[in-house]
Amino acid sequence: MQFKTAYNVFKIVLVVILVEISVVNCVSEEELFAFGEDVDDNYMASGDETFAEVDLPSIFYYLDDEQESLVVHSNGFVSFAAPIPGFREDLKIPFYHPYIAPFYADVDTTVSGRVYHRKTRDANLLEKATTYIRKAFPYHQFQLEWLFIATWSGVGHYKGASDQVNTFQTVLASGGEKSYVLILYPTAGISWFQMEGRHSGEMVLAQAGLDAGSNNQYYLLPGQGTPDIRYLDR
Ligand SMILES: [Ca+2]
Repeated sequence: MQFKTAYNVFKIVLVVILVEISVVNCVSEEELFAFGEDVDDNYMASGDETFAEVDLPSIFYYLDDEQESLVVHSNGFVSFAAPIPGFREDLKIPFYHPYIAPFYADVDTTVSGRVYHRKTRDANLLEKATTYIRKAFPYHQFQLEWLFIATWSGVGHYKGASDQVNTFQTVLASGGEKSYVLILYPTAGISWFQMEGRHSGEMVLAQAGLDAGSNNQYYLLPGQGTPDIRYLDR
């Protein structure tokens, strides 16, 4: 079973619950969830192939599974199983691993950018997430309890490229047994969409999507794996 698309028009904020996908309005950089050192975000060391393992505040219901932890990868995705430490240019979504990939690519923050993450129960941020989700699913009843916010801010790509940088964000929002995923691309957040494969030497296009990791449940974002992925931010 594949995900159901609730709206055909693709814009900037993507909200996902179980098998429903909805796309709501554009966001400016200011409309992202606050991130960075000023809000006590954790951040990963600069580098090419880094990841951070995080225990979640409570169970996060992601499709068919109950998740207690996740792994944030510098390469533009969050997974719920063992880390995939190195970028694999041969890996095509879906790769049957439970993950959320706002922008799976060979990100490299050695020269430019930083990957932030944190858990929060901040009331203002819960309200902000609630507002986004209500735009997508006006009739849902839910009460958010915590968020996990991962932000790839101004990141370059392998090998140490920094002439163009990308910014995007993924938020897991938990309200007990109700779980949502928000994927946010600020306007002009996507500047690069391909990089030279470190093994093949051929250009490798970025990918984006969500995968349950089982039962053939996955959702591919429009344009992913093609040059049109550049339009995720429009
Ligand atoms: Ca990388």
